[in-house]
Amino acid sequence: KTNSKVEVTAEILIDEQDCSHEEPCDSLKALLARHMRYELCRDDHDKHELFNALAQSVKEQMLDDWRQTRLKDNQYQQKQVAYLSLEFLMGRALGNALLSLDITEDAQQVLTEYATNLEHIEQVEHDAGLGNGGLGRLAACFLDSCASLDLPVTGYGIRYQYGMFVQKIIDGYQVERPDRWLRNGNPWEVRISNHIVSVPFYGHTETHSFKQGHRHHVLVNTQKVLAIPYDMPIPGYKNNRINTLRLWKAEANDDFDLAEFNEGDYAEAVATKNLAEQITMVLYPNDASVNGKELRLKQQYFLSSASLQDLLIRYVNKFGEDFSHFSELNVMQLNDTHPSIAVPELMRLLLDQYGLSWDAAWAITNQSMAYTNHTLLPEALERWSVPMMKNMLPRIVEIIFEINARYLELVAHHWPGDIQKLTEMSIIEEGGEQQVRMAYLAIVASFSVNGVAGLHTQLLKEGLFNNFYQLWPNKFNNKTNGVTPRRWLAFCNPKLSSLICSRLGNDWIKDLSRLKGLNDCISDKAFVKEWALVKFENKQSLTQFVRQQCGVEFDPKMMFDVQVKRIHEYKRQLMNILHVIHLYRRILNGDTQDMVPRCVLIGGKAAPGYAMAKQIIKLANNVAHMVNSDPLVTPYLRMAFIPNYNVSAMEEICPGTDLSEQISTAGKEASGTGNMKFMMNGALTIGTLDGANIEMLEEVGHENFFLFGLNASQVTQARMDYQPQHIIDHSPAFQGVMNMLESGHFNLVEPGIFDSIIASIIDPNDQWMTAADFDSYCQAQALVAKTYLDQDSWQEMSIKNTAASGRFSSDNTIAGYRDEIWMKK
Ligand code: B1H
Repeated sequence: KTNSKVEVTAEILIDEQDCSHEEPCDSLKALLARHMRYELCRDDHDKHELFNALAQSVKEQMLDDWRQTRLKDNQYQQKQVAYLSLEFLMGRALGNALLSLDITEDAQQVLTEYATNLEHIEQVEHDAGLGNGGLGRLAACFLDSCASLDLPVTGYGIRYQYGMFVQKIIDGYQVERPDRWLRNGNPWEVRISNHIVSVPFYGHTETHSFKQGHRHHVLVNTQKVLAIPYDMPIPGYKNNRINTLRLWKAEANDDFDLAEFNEGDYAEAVATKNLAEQITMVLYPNDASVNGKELRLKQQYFLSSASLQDLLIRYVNKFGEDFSHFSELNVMQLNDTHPSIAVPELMRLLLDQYGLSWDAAWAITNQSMAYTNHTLLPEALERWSVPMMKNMLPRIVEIIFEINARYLELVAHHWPGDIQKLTEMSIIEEGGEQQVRMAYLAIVASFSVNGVAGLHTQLLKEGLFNNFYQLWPNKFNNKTNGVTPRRWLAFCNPKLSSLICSRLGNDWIKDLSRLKGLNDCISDKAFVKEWALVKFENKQSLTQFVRQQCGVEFDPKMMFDVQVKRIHEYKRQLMNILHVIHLYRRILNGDTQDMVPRCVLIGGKAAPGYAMAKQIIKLANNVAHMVNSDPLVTPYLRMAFIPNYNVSAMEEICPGTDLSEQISTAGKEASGTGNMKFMMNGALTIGTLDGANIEMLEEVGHENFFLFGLNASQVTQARMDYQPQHIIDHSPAFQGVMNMLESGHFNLVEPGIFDSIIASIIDPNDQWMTAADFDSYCQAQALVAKTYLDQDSWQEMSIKNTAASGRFSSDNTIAGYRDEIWMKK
């Protein structure tokens, strides 16, 4: 404890020096020249070195504002927000930083002197893939919006040495390769050696009686792991605010295995340092499902403890150990339950380290924690085994049990005599090995619980968390997700952006609701023509990208029908593939009347342990192969599976998409965010009444959206008597598709490999109800084709979609978090 205080004092000496009056730093050109000249100390350089030097130079251009932001925020004139997340799916930083700092043209100019161009150098940057999918990318969009809205928000996460795995496709199968994103160094990060904290694992609790009668607990014999902060700058859009993403790296404490060390096993003792460093080695690649590994809990505790210690040290620096203002000045937003171990950890720090009473500590915890739920899927609800936790985090388990005991008194009071309620609502699940229900812990300890789209929040209140909703109706609120219009329109689609700017100016980049103004341009024939041309050119670029990435030749004159997202049964990539088979059959049968030539693109990663998802990838590849190798088919239909779908790939894909597939089983996709990126970029959506699709439909109107399938309550209803085989038997089209699949047409040399997929479709217990929606989906697809034939109305609908996408700016979402959660009085 004293140690960290000393370290922080040192930082204050530096930090209190306000350098704003000093000479501004050098120009980008001068900075870059200096890096190239003195750092490489050679004359030959490759594009990697040039990228690194440029990125360092851009970072240096942010340092003064970064310091000013920190100085200002350390004054605590506003409440400070900590966004705690196991994932930040940042993607590349260069283009975004240049846009935010408004120096893109500078950079382009400077690079001409090195005989290259910005586009080329941008490609060199490795994605920061520190996330799985929507949840991690949401955190990244939120950071951008917080900085752009001038909010004092710090992201806290883990500096995984290996991010989301690189996906290769070999013989149609997914193969995972390590993502060594740090191999060439990370020019954006700054290691902050004077903010190191120490996180205790294992050991046991000793209880001492205290003077005033209350007990004092100390953890002894722990194994301490150092948490080293690496800070990344998060520039606001043209507003001089530079926020911080603080990522923790685990390193061994020097006295890590002293015993061995003293016995002369120097080398062995040093080697055990590996164990500590393993904690931040790799991101767990599961999306919307948990895997329950002990190392994952270590990551969660490591992040939570390090971040809270950091917050507390900063607070104590300013206010001393008077915590009466803490919850007025700090709020922690928990990105799902992954960092929810922060609840008992904050209690532990306040009780054991700072000597607060239980009631005082609980009041602070309860007034400063807010929890966002991202899924209703039962397989994603975190539970940790009590015996395992007791061993790793003994004091934390004591605190959880105490929280539970006190909270269950409240439950008993609210439902007198109802024993069932106590079992149902207990944070501890009994029956078999005891488990901690992390979502319940988060709800009990938070003053706010939010879902991520209207339907999702409603289902939380009515279903999963209904008991809690009855107990604390006011805790629950909705914050529909959004995406940042900087990266997802201004940066990734420069052609559409400049067309929009030519009519609306550029205020829309900060206030996306202004895109509504595009509706007035629809009557302008020239504008509509330009709109269509931009889409065509973006399709040309995407065609190139698909050629490079998968060797499949798309044709920009055909319709581009795209589904990119994690592979999961509930997202129903399978239904999309079945539709491709349906079209393929029609073509083989000569039934091509009214058919619109289309290119179907599917991409996404499967969790390495998710066998069915991996089979779906194989099926997509095999169907693509059959489709693309028949010259009678390719004039009407082509298909590609794009390997290693990630943030950078989406930047190429969404500007060139005509049709966006958002076809999850209703009630299963909490929100979706890819849906919003496509809409912003003028794609039309074919989708179910699920997640944020519902709100997109509301904004754009039925006539501009291809809706199909059962809604959430119909899904629940239909499940009671679901007979997929019966549905298939009554649909000739569906039957044809199933027969072709069963005949082995797509796996001639690999008999039987798709049996489990076929079985899942005809299984009356199929959770995802593919058969129930298939015919309705095909009808909607037929309407899509018919609409596409009339290009004038298609383009008009495209403009209307972009125009209606303003609500889905993450600026809007963050304004909601700010007003209704963080700064709520
Ligand atoms: C979402 C996850 C998720 N929901 C567990 N839940 C994970 C759960 O590593 N894990 O253990 C990782 C991720 N991710 C997604 O969140 C939803 O499926 C989307 O519908 C939603 O748009 C997104 C952002 O809210």
